[in-house]
Amino acid sequence: MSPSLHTTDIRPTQFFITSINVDLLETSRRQVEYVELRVGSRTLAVRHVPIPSKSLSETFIPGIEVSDDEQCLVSVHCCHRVIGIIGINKKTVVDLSFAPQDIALSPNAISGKRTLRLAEGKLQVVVSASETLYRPETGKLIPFSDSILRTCPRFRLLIMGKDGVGKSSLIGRAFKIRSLRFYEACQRQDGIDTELIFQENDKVVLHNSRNPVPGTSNNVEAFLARRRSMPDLKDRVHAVWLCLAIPRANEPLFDEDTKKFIERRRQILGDIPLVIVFTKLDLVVGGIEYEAFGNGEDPEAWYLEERLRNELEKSCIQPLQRLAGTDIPNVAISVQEGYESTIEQLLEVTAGKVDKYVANEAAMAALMAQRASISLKLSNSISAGKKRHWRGLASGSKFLGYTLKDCLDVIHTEIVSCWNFEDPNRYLVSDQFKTLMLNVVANTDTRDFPDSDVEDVGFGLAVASAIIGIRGTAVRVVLPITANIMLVGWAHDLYQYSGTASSQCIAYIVDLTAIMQILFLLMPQGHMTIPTIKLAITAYSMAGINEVHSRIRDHYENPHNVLALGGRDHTLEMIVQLIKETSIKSEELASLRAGLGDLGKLQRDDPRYGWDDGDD
Ligand SMILES: Nc1nc2c(ncn2[C@@H]2O[C@H](COP(=O)(O)OP(=O)(O)OP(=O)(O)O)[C@@H](O)[C@H]2O)c(=O)[nH]1
Ligand SMILES: [Mg+2]
Repeated sequence: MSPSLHTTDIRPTQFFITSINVDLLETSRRQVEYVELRVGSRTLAVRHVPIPSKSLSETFIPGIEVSDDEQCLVSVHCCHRVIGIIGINKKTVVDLSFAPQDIALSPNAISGKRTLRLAEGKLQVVVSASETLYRPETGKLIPFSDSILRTCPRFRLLIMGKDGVGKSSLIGRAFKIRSLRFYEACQRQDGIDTELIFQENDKVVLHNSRNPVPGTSNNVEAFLARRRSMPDLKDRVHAVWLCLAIPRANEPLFDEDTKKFIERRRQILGDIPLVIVFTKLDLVVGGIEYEAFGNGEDPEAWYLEERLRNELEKSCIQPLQRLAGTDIPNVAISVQEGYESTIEQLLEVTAGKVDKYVANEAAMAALMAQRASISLKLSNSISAGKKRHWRGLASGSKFLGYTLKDCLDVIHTEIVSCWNFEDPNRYLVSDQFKTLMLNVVANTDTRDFPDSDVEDVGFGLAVASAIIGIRGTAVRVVLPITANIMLVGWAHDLYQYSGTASSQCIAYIVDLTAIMQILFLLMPQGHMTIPTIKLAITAYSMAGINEVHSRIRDHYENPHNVLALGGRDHTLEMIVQLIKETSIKSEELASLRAGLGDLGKLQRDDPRYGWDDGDD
């Protein structure tokens, strides 16, 4: 081959490595533990096998870009038992290097795909590469929340109960829907088939029935039969809440129609979970207190609680069990202040049953739709993250070929959609907010925020006192934080499997989740505004960021942890641990909010205060 021809053959070309396959011959004593791929100065993939084995294969979608001047190295980390010495594993590393020219010279397979074989002793490595980059779908990483929402875009709930029992109030509380009465008025004319979808929260679709009236033409039974026969999960009814007022003064719990419905529930509902909701619990509590204090007693809390338990047992639970046994879940609730935990319990029980009897996607849709419980939001956000992209952080393979910004974008979308805030202007998915988040993660704001002592007081209190401090001194709540794109150039580099990228992703997840919780605290009602977002970010910068970031830094600066890179469970454990430490608990929410005073102003979107405004 003449030199000139040779040069033509290996003209500078770009390749994308699409897979690596490692095989050890059966006669080898060694096993593969993990493989590292280095391209130029980038360490790109560390793939661990759960149990050392003779082979390992890893696919990269999209491929890993290699330019013509980058030297590549595959390091295969092996182990083998040293014969005679029980329990000692000897480790060896086999390095196999290659240049892009080797790929160019390798046999050209079908449609621009090439394979390069490398071997040493009983070890063989096959590197597959492509001349074109394959990116899935539109070239974006697909958020897990998208796939849930495609299968089950809304939680479909049928709510039943007599007039005035408290259905609308409950829906308003659980899903933060204000316009309910208007929709119901429309629905009254159309009946149970009308899908009630609300502008403020479109993750729930409601069917409303005043009473179970079996036997009539447009009744619950026929409606449920129609819906049960629908093939798609999104069209089926995912749960039924049957609301019953807690009886007062020896009233019966059920009327005849309700009794019949409960007795025939298995035929009517099939697997659809039914939850009995005993409403207006506060009235019963009020009655017990009135009676006790009226008798001149000064009862202690435990005594009142016991009276309440007995009362509920006698008037609700026993009659229900006599009719239907013990297998129908039931929750007593009130929509009044101070009873938030009862709505949380109802949502938790419902989601649990939907997960068990309907589908996990429907349960996740229910938890996305609900806006009453911060704890359920948090746990749902963690479990959604665990299922998908947080895992990618550890093995790195899912993110290779994308920029760090692409990876953070998909994580951002997943977390924000789990929290399902009312955000008609889409501030929470705007580029400005994302840039602010990158600034938070990079911790580039050099102004000295006073530090509060999270360890002593807990995250919730630290956040609340930060908010009080900020609002006390500021003329208005627009804060001098601006989205500085210059500072976040790092995010546009290609994702690499490294401690830095991993720690930035972890920080992003923990920071954003903390900010979502602060927004939950700040938004008892109304829709998202820019001042609210800025206030949440600043409060977090004062209350939690230093602790979180220094913990992550310490973790990655510890050489022991760096060696363990790729241990996916370590990454997940660390994220979950940090999120737990920066969490606001359901039970403290009401008192924290009470301390914050009037939040009304925050909820008004003032066009004068945009993303780039500084303070007065
Ligand atoms: N004290 C108390 N009052 C409640 C509670 N829930 C609802 N109410 C009141 O009960 C009345 C009826 O509540 P709604 O939520 O409209 O009841 P509904 O079942 O939707 O009634 P219809 O739409 O007419 O079938 C309203 O005055 C509510 O304020 C509760 O938990 N405690
Ligand atoms: Mg109503």
